[in-house]
Amino acid sequence: MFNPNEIREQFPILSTQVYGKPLVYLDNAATTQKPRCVIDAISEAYCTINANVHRGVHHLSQVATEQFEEARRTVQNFINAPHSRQVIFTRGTTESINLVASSFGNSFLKEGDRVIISTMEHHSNIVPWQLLRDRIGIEIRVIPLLPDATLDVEAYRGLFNERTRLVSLTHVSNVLGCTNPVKECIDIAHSNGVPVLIDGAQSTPHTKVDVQALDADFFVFSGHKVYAPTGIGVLYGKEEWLEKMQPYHGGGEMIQTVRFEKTTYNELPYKFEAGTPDYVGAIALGKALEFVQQIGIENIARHERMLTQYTLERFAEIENMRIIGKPDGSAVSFLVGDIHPADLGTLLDRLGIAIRTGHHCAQPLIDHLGIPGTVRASFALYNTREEVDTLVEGIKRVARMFA
Ligand code: C6P
Repeated sequence: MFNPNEIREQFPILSTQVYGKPLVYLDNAATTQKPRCVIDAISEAYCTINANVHRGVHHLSQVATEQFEEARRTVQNFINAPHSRQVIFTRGTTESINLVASSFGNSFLKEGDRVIISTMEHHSNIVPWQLLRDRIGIEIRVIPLLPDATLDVEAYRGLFNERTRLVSLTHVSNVLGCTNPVKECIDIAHSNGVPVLIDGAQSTPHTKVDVQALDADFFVFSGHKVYAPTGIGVLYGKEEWLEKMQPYHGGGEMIQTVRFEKTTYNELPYKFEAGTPDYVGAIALGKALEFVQQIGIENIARHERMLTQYTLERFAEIENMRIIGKPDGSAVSFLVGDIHPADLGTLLDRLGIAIRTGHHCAQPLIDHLGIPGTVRASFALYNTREEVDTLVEGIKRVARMFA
């Protein structure tokens, strides 16, 4: 096991103060803080190897290209993809899902075809499908939830028909903090001949991801939630789909030949990486994933589950505490009496505690639950039991003010 207090020293921002109080950063599901090695990797890339990738014969361009492609192999290894050409760099989860909605949609979907999503999706896994619905008239069907806010897998089985073309499902809910039985859902979809996209934004930082064991057709995640910089993310896809899908954006690098009459496209993954990529971001993502691998994702998961368990135990002390859903990972959503989430969040902030409040970009889920939003505490490898204690004392203090 690692010592979170030692790990904290590698994250410069964690020693800052807010309103004269030590920062208690519990908003890791929104974005994680960055370790020194990632910050240094960005600075070092600009100081020593900066040049556009895949374009120059000169030395710097070659070194930058090597490091960029090395980062792709690190991602490949991290998610156990069969080949690095199946790893496409994007700006993040949102762009990855939009890419699939657009390219898979253009290549395989027609009016009346069905796409299945779930009630607990982030807007990033709802709106791209609605845009496609507006454009070509697909049908979106939504997996309902059981009374305990977990996925209704039996109802899901009943949503397939002969026009179902894709399932797009979150691995871990960013609001409920629960892990969906994605392997079972993928097997059910495959038995109906339907491919599956898994939104791994909230799972990749906290659990071992093996895209081959899952047999996911597409898997997406954001770098910034796994200790990497913003603006870089990943789309993994099976070659059988990626090869047949139309490009997403047109421009440099994604082409083989361009004539005014006709353009032919580059091989994977470059077909989907138009324009100058965020190669420095990708190199830093590689560094972040190596950092996670050195600590061990299982150790991180165990530590975060312990923190969640401890939080639930301590929350039991608080009067009128209501846990939303069945959290089993690293995020806990809650409400306290009738204190509005925004009020609780604002007052906790004055105590130096950073948590997220509101609909968490999952308005249909919040509407379904019939609540104004939630307060969410979400953990990373550097959080401690003492920080949970500070949160609990903070909530008690705010609750006394409202009493
Ligand atoms: N959720 C949260 O605080 P981007 O913005 O592209 O990096 O990630 C979008 C996204 C997609 N799916 C899930 C399950 C997510 O949780 C997120 C991001 C953040 O919950 C910001 S809204």
